[in-house]
Amino acid sequence: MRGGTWGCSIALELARNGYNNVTVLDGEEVPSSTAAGNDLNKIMEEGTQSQDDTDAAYAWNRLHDLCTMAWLNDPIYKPHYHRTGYVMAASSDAAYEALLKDIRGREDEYHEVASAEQFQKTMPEGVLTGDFAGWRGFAKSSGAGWVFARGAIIAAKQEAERLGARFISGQQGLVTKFVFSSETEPGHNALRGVQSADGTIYRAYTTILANGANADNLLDLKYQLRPTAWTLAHIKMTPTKAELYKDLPVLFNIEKGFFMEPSAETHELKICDEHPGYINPVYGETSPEGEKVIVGSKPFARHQIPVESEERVRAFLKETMPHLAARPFSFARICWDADTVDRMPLIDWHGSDDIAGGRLLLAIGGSGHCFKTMPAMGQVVVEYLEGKVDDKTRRAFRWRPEMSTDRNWWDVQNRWGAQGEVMDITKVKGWTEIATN
Ligand code: FSA
Repeated sequence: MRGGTWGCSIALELARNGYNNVTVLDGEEVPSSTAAGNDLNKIMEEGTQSQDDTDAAYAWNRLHDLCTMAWLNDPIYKPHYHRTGYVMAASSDAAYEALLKDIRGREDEYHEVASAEQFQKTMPEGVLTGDFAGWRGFAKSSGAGWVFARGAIIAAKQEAERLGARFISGQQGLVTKFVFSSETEPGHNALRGVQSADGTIYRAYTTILANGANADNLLDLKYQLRPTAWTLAHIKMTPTKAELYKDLPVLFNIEKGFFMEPSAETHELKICDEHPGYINPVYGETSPEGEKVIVGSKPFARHQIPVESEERVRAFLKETMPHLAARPFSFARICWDADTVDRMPLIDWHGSDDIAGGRLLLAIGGSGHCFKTMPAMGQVVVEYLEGKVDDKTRRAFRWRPEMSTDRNWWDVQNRWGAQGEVMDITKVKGWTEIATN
């Protein structure tokens, strides 16, 4: 597995549970510059378990409950959770309906926010100076906030390492292929481990694939993952200015974007424009009707964002913090997630014939809302390894290629913003030119 969000959590829980031969392989040192979780912050909203829902609701709520417990209590994760509250908003009627649906059954946790003044009052005076025209939403001052994402990844890695896990990076850690027994034992085709870019072969009793949006490079996933890019930008503030912005709740308009308080260390304010995502289409054979058929989406690294995205970030700032709307960006990047069709994780033993007998466990498919599940992922993977996973979870997270036959690569998957469409990243107007050092 790679040393990203889930990989580090898995390494930590394995090490905590007495597994003494854990190796994490990644082309880069943790935290990798391309890991989606290598970020200043990610949204966290607490969740609880439910007993009698559908498989998917049960499995998701359980994951959410497990991670909530860890963010609140686990000494490795707890310091990184900032329980500063959450303000969610929408501008159109349709998106507002979606918000209402989202909080159904939990209405008493929130209060309504319906005017510019009410939005402004969710933060100290001088932060939200915008006019919030047409905004409506809900806020809560507890039970949610944000996590210092990069800090949590580093903390999990360091603790896993202290407990004996090995992390290997560079060419030695860059996995290029799976190794099958057929290479040395003709007629027998079990998975033996992996090979890295410098030729090193790592033999393993169990191999875990936790490499996010890049999983497709190593395995035919039958269209179950759609690598999709989102966009983020930073504005660097002075330490004095950043003081006013401390302990802010997260503000998320599901059609426009979100931000969290500036980093305490570097005083950078991260802003994301919300949209249904960008794909980088991979085409297969042209159909008989002459139509180019999409067969996938290929992630690539870029520490810039499309200029349309910059425009959306600035439009979002104009509505919320117009005093910052013209500030230069100090950093920007695209960040790849991998959506399954139902946005549930894909955690399962890989049982296809070509690797029969090998033990390959998949832990992929974060679907853009799984950073918060980080601490739970390692716990759940241990359950899979020990045959203790409950049936509902097993069914909800199973290998499910039947869901992605004839996949609609342009499905917005309940997301809002921009033109309301998934966009083609090869067709953007241009890219920002932020100096990187
Ligand atoms: O639900 C959440 O935890 C917020 S995820 C943040 C985000 O940028 C989404 O807003 C976006 O739609 C995509 O899923 C990537 O993640």
